[in-house]
Amino acid sequence: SISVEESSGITFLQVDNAFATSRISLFGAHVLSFVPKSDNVDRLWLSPHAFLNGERPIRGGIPICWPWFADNHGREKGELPAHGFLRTQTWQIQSSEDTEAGTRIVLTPNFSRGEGFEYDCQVSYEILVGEQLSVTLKTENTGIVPFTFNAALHSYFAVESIGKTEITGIEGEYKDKLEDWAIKPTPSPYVFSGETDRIHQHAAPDVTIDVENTALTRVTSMGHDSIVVWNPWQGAASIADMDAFGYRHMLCIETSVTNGVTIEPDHAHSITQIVTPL
Ligand code: TA6
Repeated sequence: SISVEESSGITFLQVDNAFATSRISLFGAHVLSFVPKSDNVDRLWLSPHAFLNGERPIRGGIPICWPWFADNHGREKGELPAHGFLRTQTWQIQSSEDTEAGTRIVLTPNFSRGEGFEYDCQVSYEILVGEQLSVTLKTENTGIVPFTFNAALHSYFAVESIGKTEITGIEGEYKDKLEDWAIKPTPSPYVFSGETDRIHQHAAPDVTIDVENTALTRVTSMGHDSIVVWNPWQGAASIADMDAFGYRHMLCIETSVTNGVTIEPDHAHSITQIVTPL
């Protein structure tokens, strides 16, 4: 079932079915939690200081980045909103239904063109809350010229302790944002001991998050060209909606398009992230 709540001018959907519960904010089409009934452990992390009143993008859950990633849109840093303009607008419910596989909700944004992206297109976001959480962001070219975009499902996963967390499934090289995009080999074992901000060019289909040697969550990605891994570490102290030690309990694993996907008129491209409790 889905119940609708209003708080501080924002509409929230509370999903509760045989498999899981999940809370979704229509501001940003933002999935805030995914709690499987099998173990009652929320797989997503939401900052206790997150703005849930529409004043800022929400820190935690699954932010949607589109039609560009970070400031990376050929413009000066700060000139356009970081990560695009979908995560800061109110979305509409297109459809919602309870199915055998879980609760399926389709959301659409009020607008999908804006400064920095003047193309005719239609965006939709499908959320399935079942045994797994599955989210798909679809971009359709409804115009007469091709366009190119980037995107990310910028998920914040909950981990008990980042120092005891390891991820598997990513190979090859990554671009290190912290060192002017230097190309480096992916560490093995992939563990965390400081600030991490990486674009892995290897489009890993499955990334597993292990906490204290126990597999906790599998992150499956489709339609992407890279995986972004981010933890701000001590940098969290300068992030207004995160507390200084918040970094200990989160890890972003992002299903991303960072090299640009071009869509021809009447064609579409989707990126999907599936969160599987292990
Ligand atoms: O995905 C990594 C990243 O682009 C980082 O560089 C970091 O800035 C993070 O996202 C958070 O961005 P935000 O605009 O939500 O503060």
